[in-house]
Amino acid sequence: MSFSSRGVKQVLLSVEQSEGVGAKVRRSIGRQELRNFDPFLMLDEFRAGRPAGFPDHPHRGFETVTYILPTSKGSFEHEDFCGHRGTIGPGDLQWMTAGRGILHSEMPLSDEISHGLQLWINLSAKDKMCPPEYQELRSEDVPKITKDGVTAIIIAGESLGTVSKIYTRTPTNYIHFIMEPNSRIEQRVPSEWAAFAYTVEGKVKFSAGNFIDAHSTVTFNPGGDGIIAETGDEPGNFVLISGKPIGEPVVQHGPFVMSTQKEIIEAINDYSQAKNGFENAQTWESEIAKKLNQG
Ligand code: FJE
Ligand code: FE
Repeated sequence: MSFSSRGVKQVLLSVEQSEGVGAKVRRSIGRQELRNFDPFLMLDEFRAGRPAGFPDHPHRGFETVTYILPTSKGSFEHEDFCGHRGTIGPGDLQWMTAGRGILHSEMPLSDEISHGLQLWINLSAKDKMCPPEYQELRSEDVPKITKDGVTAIIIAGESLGTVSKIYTRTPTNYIHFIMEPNSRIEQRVPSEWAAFAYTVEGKVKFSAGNFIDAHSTVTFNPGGDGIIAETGDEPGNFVLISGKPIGEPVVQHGPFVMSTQKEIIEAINDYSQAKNGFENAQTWESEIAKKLNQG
């Protein structure tokens, strides 16, 4: 039986912009033309080395997925207002459910540039105020499989018969495909899910279209069995991200993403008054911010 591939809907190249403090990002989902890609809110390809980074900031109502690319030279350090701390190195994965509230800092550990991807996945209204949770995997514990010149790193969901242990409150499939020249992959995607690819390096062709340059977002029409990707004479690597649309209103105010304007006002008040999940925001400051503020 033949595999029917989804058609390409849009191809958009991302240019670098400044974000956080001195960090550089190429924004995929979340930019003007790619708003409302339900259930996804943002995908940034980031580069940052000390002293740049993303110092103390809050989140509510969604999940952040930080994946440092296996080829990255630098690592990230993460620290939150409940005492959760750690490093995210090359190939490592941090799946953070902010739920009702997280206040944290995300900063490079070294002067060497850290290069990674951060995806924001919306939560359904029933999950938005859940307790915060982390799912963290070291590079060696992220499932990988190689077949016919294609390595699939399975961040969430399944590829080539290999399954991730990550629990997704919003059903999501997130695979990093690293392809040798002249290789091909068929990846199944539920026909009603939102799906896009983001090219990290090299040149990749989707659904028998044209070769797409690095740093491009390719969105797909719904339907079909999934996505076919191919390389030519150059290697290529990309992430393929798909998820079940939530189908609820999205009201976003920076790092707070809720379903109504009223809930956004509550989030702003809860954060500024340190209540309803933001209790520790009253006194907390990251170690890095403390050092900087001492001068
Ligand atoms: C944020 C501005 C920001 N992309 N990629 C406003 F920069 C951020 C933010 C990030 C971020 C962090 C990492 Cl580690 C990687 C990122 C934006 O932290 F949350 C808001 N609201
Ligand atoms: Fe953050």
